[in-house]
Amino acid sequence: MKTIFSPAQQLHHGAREFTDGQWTLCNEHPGRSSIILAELEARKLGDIVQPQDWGIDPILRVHSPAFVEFLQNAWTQWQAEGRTGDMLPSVWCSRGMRTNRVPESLDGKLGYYSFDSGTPIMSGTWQAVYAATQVAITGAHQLSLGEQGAFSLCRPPGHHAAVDQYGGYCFFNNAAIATQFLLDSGCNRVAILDIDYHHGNGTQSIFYQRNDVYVVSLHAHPSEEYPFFLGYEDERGDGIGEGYNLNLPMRLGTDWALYGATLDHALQVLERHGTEILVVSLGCDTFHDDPISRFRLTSENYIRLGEKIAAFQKPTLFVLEGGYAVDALGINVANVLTGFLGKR
Ligand code: SP5
Ligand code: ZN
Repeated sequence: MKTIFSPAQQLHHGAREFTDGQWTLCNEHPGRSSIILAELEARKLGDIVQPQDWGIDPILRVHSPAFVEFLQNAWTQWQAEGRTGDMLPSVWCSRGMRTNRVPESLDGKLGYYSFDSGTPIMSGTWQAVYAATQVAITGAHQLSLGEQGAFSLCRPPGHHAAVDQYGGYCFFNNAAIATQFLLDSGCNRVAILDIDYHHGNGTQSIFYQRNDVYVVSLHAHPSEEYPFFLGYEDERGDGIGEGYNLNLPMRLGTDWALYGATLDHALQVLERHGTEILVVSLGCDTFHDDPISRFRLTSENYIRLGEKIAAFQKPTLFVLEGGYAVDALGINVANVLTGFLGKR
């Protein structure tokens, strides 16, 4: 099974995010990919290859042209205004405001296209987020060639990014772009299984009114965890998409007993739906030692997790999302893939 990775993704390297009322070092940093690559190489889990360049069109199948253009030009404009630090918003459009009008000012645009203060843009962001989409698409292409599995080692991650909004360390929704690419390649009954600790609000919103992609998410309950404003169990899809979104939120402190059983349930639902191809938004921030999360999975649990997904017996694309306990991240991600490969 191939891992796809682009060194250009490492050009996104934010200094600080604003969290807990203070500036903290970015949790989402290049060291995450480095440690995963080192572990995959040490375990000989398959070739690590660079992505092909599929151009910008597959991105535009998911994201709006204005949003893509904003991300492409934001840093240059920021610099042209004489600003030097990383780019972060400080005001957002909110309830009762003009949410459908894009301001001319760069600060206005920042607030229009983003939803949190943890997701800085800097000089290498565009190259990195573009590369991450190509990594995701190349993984999808592997499946369309008939491979049973692939791992798109994406960063920055993607599942919080919506059609025209970024946040949660995410800019382009890599998993959604890969999924759309599969559909456009003639695949049917594609499902997304999101097992990042946080609800994938971007993925949900992209597919919410559609019945061609089933989205199932296991995550910390939004009433007590980021992203707070989406991810509740009564969100089941809208219009023709009704019944094509399933949220399985769990309380803080959740361990493998509940998590494993909930994953079994999710896979049963996907079986009933008739899923033929699976895209897994893989976050290892469900780990007990994750610095920003409150679930209790162990490194060993990730082997079992990979085995459960393998037992589902469908071509599977893993797309990396979160996971911030960097020392264990390589082991945890490699454990998922080891469990997956061992039981095929
Ligand atoms: C892809 C992904 O996993 N994005 C997660 C973004 C989470 N951003 C909010 C972080 C809030 C951290 N709160 C820390 C509490 C413990 N000090
Ligand atoms: Zn996460």
